[in-house]
Amino acid sequence: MTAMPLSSPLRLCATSSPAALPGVFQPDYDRDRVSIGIVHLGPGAFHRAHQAFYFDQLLAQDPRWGICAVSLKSTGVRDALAPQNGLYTLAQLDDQTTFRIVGSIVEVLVAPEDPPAVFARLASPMTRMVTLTVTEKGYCLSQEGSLDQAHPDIRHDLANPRDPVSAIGYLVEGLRRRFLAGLPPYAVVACDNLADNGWRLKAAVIAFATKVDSELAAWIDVNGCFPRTMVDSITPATDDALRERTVAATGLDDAWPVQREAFTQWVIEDVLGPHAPDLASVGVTLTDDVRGFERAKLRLLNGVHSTLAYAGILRGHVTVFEAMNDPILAKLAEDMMALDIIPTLIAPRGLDLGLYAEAILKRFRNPEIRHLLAQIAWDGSQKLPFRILGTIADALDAGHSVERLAIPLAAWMHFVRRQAAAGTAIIDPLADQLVAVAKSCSNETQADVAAFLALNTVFPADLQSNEAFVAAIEKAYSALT
Ligand code: CS2
Repeated sequence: MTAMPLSSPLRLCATSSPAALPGVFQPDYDRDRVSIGIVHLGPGAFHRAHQAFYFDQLLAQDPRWGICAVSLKSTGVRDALAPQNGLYTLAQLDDQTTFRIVGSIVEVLVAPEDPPAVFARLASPMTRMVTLTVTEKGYCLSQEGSLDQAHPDIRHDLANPRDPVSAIGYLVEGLRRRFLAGLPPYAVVACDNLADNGWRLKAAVIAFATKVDSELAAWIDVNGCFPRTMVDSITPATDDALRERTVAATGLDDAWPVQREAFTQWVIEDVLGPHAPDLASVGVTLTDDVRGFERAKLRLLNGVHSTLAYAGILRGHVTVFEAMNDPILAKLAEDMMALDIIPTLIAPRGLDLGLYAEAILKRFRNPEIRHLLAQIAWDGSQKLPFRILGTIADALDAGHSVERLAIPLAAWMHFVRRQAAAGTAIIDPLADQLVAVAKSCSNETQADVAAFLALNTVFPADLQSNEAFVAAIEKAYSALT
């Protein structure tokens, strides 16, 4: 694509803009005919790079599936996208990077500013599906995986169920309104990296609804549809380099373009029924074996990502690409996949786990992607249980060594200590607790490790008391010192 220097490019705000340069993909449907069929909670970069891309393709054949994007807290997405009529640019990074103007988001709401507008969308007969990307912490689950009723947002919402702040609170209030109006529930499609995401969400929604109205809870239990899903596409945060490339490639000024690798995958449990959008026609896999895909992805991709993040930062690297060029880390990643993780997995039909792992490592080595290790290191207390601790529990059950699998945990402990010592903010919902633990550390391996392992919201009791596990963490922790 030819770069075109522009002193003051036009703002992206309408498709078929004469200013959009040739070669840029644009919505090939009439956006004025699009109606809203999807409400999405949490329209961060991943949603805009992933689910919204699939719906953008679907709209070419069926205009009923436009998205109302709802931010639960921040105004950033609305402020950027509203002046652009919801349009934004997606860069798909590969040998040949392509730019696409995505048109599937047709409304952006900020929930705290206008709760009635959000409820109206949730309760609309046209809305058939609510999708969510609210990150692991947005599910407000306790360490055992059920609704954390002590969570401040959940406590708030249980006391004020008509005026919620959490995703769970909004989902339940929307469902209550549909129940009262005699409408079918919307399908709720969790798109975050949690094992059994749909099941956990359903259980959390029902636990919440039970406290609000037991009839409503029973109705959701019988009629609700909460498929489990696996979502995958590496999506580095937007940076200045992307902004510049976007202007050069499209000729338009976009307040918030997003980028991802060209590879993308969305696997959904095949329970959505006949009235669902035809996502299979745009490349989504519908299967009865989502668990196999989801575990393989969480453990092999996300587990190794977190390993590279913590171990890589300790070794002075900044990006995944750099970490993969460090022979020690590359070998750690390869060995962990082949020797520790794959033996805990059952391959879903048609997936060769060895080839899958190889393909992931190749994606990590994509020179076009500048994926910051610091971005992956966020929210470790929420991510590590799904990414590493499940593998460790299975390995221990099978009598296998967990010495290598202990490395990311020990590296996380050192990472937390380092951040705390430098006074750098730790981005994690448990940040206060983590800083307190870090400050209690004295470079005495057993005591330091014990202080971290005592975090009950991260480590399950059976691991806390497992001697082989504790010994492996201590060994890795002292080696990393
Ligand atoms: C990453 C994921 O930031 C992270 O923690 O591991 O966002 C990862 O890039 C995606 O899950 C890939 O699908």
